[in-house]
Amino acid sequence: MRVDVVTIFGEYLQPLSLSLIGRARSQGLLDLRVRDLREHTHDRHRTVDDTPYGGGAGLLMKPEPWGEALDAVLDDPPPGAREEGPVLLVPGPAGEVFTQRTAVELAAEPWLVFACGRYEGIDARVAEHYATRVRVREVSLGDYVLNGGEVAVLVVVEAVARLLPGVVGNAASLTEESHAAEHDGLLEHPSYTKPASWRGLDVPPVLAGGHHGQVARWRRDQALRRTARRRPDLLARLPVERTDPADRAVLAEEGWVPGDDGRFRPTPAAVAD
Ligand code: 6GU
Repeated sequence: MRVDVVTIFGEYLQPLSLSLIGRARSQGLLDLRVRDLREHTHDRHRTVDDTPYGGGAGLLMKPEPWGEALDAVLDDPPPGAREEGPVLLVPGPAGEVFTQRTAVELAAEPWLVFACGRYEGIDARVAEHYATRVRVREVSLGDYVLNGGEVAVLVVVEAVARLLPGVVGNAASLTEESHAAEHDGLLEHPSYTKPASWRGLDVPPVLAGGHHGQVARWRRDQALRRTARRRPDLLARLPVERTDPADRAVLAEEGWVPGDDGRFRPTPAAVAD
C-alpha cells in the first residue's frame, strides 16, 4: 500500500518508523511518504495560514499551497493505483468517526493520501474541489479536539497497516480482537498469563481447566458483560439473531432484553440506574 501524507509537521510522523509499521515499511509492504506542505508556498515566510472570512477565532489553512501539494501527489501515482485514484483522507473533528469498519475499508485500497490540517482546519474549498477528482473522506477520531491531523494519521495508518497481509505475524489475532466483526463487534474478554496467582488475584479457574467449550462460553459471557457495562451503544447494535440462549441469559442479568426491532434494549430498571 502507498500512503502519502502532506503536513507542516513531518516530525510528528516519526513513530511510523518504529515497531510493526516500521518493519512493514522496510519490507516494502507499506510505502509511506511524508511531504512538506511548505514546499508549495512561494512567499518569504512560507505562509500556510490566514484569517477566516466571516470572523472568528484562530487561523485557517490557505487553499493554494494545498492545491499545489495535492496536485503534485496525484501526479505521482503508485504502479498499482486504481483508475479512481486514491482515497483522500482529511482528518478533523467534524469528520465521520473512524472505526474498525473504516480501517477494513481503507485496507482494501492501494493508495491513501492524508491532508493534515492545523489551526482551525483547511479552507473548505480544498475538500470540495478534490471531491470532484478523487474519493474524499473527512475522518474524526472521536468527540474531542486535537491540535491537528497528524495524530489521526498515526492512528489511521496503524489501524489500517496492521490489516495488510504480512504486517502482523499471527492473522488469528486480528479476528480475536475487540470490535472484530467475527465477534459481533463486542469488546474483547479479559486475558491472563502466568503466574496463576499474583498479589492475591487468581486467574479464573475455567481458563486453566483445558475445557475448550467452557473457555469459549466464559469468554463470550465476559465480552457480553463488559460491552453491556462499558459500551451500551455497541450492545444496542447487536442483532438478537446473533445470540444464543446462554447469551440472552447473561444479557438479562446485565439488564438487557430483546426488543421488537431485533435488537437488545435496556430493561426499565436498568435505565433507571
Ligand atoms: Cl482527526 N483532528 C482534530 N484536529 N481533532 C480531532 C480529530 C481530528 N478527531 C477528533 N478530534
